Amino acid sequence: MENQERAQKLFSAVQPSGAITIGNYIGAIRNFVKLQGEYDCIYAVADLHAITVRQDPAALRRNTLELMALFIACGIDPEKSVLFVQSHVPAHCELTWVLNTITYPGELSRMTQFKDKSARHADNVNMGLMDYPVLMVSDILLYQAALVPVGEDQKQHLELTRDLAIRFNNRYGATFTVPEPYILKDSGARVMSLADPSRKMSKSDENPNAFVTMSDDKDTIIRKFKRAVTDSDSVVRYAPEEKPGISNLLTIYHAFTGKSLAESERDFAGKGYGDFKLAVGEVVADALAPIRAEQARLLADKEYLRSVMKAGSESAARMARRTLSKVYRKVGFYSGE
Ligand code: ATP
Ligand code: LTN
Repeated sequence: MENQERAQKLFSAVQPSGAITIGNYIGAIRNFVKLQGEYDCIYAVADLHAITVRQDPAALRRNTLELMALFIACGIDPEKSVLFVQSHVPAHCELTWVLNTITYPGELSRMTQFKDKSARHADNVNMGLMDYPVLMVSDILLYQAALVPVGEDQKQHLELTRDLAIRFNNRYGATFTVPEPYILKDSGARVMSLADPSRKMSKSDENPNAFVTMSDDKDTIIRKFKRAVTDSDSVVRYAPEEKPGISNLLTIYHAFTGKSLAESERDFAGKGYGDFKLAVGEVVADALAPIRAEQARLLADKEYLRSVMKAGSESAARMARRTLSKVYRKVGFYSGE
């Protein structure tokens, strides 16, 4: 117990905005599992974030349960880590309101993700999409997280988190832990689209051949890798600038086999792209098969999933409430107790 109290806190989340991709897995979820032994981990299904782009309500509900099951199937242990659904803990929205009052519109309008998503969803550029980073800041600061494992695309949001934590602490006195991002050093922090290796693999891509999801079956996975865009040369070599498609496939191969990039290149010396793509597909399909099976088993046991969500949101709410009360006191809200 004493040890547990001393361990640093770690927070991260994934949006249930579609089928989870191997990019989310390599860049984020896999690291969530690895870090469980070293930190007190808190992981959320970020449904409040997901509605910043239009979601079909039935699909959102299904994706939320599926993501919960996937977290557990990937190895997040609800006995060790706190696992919950963001909308079940009201403090996330409450802290967002307070932090909005110390955030400047310019800080949000220049965010790369806001610009990208506004361009992609030009018919639905809403205030939530713009405020998305402040909600993310609240997620992190509520738990006094010291470390936040994310993919490269979230780096800017982590910088805002640090800025707002420091700004609040300066204005009102020490309140928040200023967190550090945990971003992989290698290319796994940014897995690229199979259809266009200049763009990141994204679960909301309109082209389903651009990504491999954690629930794709073996045939689908192999077909998608076979179609992956590469260059016209035929040497399997890691050179992200020159050969972005092949380098991305090498990254994926490396992530699923644990072999270094150099070793992975050696595995395919003298072989053509056809053999290489097939091998990547097989390695990925074989690694995902047991995760898919475990996810399906968990999804058949809704009672268990519900009990995990309930216990998780109760623990999360308790921790979050402690920080929120402190914030309310610091900003001068009259105590209702
Ligand atoms: P969306 O397309 O709906 O915006 P997304 O696929 O970008 O979603 P998120 O839920 O926003 O996924 O991200 C979950 C986690 O996965 C984050 O830590 C993010 O940095 C990471 N991640 C997302 N895409 C990739 C990728 N292509 N490579 C590595 N990590 C990624
Ligand atoms: N915005 C994140 C998901 C997310 C998150 C967080 C990640 C929501 N809240 C807090 C880390 C910490 C994304 O990956 N797109």
